[in-house]
Amino acid sequence: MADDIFVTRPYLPPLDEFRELLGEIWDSGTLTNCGPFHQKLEAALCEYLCVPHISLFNNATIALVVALRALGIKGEVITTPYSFVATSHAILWSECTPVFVDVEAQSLNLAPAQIAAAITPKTAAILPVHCYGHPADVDAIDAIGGRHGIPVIYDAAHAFGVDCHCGSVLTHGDLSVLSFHATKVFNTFEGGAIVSKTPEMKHYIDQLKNFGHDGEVSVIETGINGKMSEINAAFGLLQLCHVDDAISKRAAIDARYRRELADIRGLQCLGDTGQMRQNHAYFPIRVKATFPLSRDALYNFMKERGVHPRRYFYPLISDFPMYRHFPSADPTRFPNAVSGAAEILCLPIYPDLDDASLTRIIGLLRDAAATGA
Ligand code: T4K
Repeated sequence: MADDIFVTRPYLPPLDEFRELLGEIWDSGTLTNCGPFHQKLEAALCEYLCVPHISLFNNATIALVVALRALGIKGEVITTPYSFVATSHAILWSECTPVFVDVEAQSLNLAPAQIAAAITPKTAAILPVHCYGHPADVDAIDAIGGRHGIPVIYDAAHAFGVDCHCGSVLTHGDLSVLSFHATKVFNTFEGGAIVSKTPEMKHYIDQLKNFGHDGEVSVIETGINGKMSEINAAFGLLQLCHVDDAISKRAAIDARYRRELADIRGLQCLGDTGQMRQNHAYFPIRVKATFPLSRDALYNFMKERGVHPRRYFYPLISDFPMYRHFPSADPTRFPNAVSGAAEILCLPIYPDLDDASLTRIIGLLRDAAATGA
């Protein structure tokens, strides 16, 4: 329906501005293979995100697979069951074994104590997620990795432009992986990136994403095609000019939700409002037992009335058929993830969500709350 409201809508810059960049691509005839727009976007993102090195990718899933390959990960990878399935799929594509451990009750990010308890001689890496763009406990997780000599790769798909207590959250761990998918705060239609710390690692990652080529006639690795095209990179450069404005519009929506949902019994807004620099990628609420409808009943109530929130992340990754047989997929091992999957609803949030739509969404939540009054 025309007036349905979905969980997100991609931010799009003025079309005329993009036409100009398309003209440049048409003139140059360079469509891909790390051309001028690709190089400009890497440089611009390093500056914007305050990170030393960035390698652009065609999406974050391939970037995760390449990140695991770049660090030579083989064996068990400790990760979260509470994420989008791509996080664990990257582990399986790398022929490694996911070891699911519980998340923290509030943040729904991997719990450092659970990570520490799961480490064995077979542990090859730790793969946490900054869920909803809320930083994981990076100091504690990096310290565990450092103490055991185990690499940490952050799935930072949601964490574009997010700071933690010491600056960009993307500088933590050995590598961080971003997604620039259409549904993300910063999008290039499809796209992603790996943030690395040294020029040598960036060079290696760049070889891996380009079939393993090391010059015209030399191939040094079983690389893959993970390159971002010039069209996506040009679009990204344009997006970067508008992303601060897009994030401020998200911040205003976040603030209004928090203000107007505060007095609804049984609904709890997630996220730390005191966090340094946020991107407001998602607006997750917890539907508690004191709310008159269950999370699923509220989800259906809203959908039937044309508003489409999402149950990110239900089901848990560990509940999908290709994961269920792993010993660590036993749900009794992660009660916090199980309750998150049962209670969290992500409300619509995107820069062009207008006041009237927001009034309608909040009104529906109030109507649902009143059903039990
Ligand atoms: N790690 C994590 C933690 C992730 O969350 C993701 C992706 C990845 C890794 C992998 O990143 P990529 O390989 O994709 O770069 C969406 C996205 O497809 C997915 O990228 C994202 N996470 C996940 C959380 O959400 P769906 O199945 O919810 O997408 P879909 O098509 O239902 O879209 C949601 C809503 O967005 C739609 O109701 C309407 C709107 N929409 C969507 C698209 C694609 C638009 O308005 N326009 C669009 O073009 O997975």
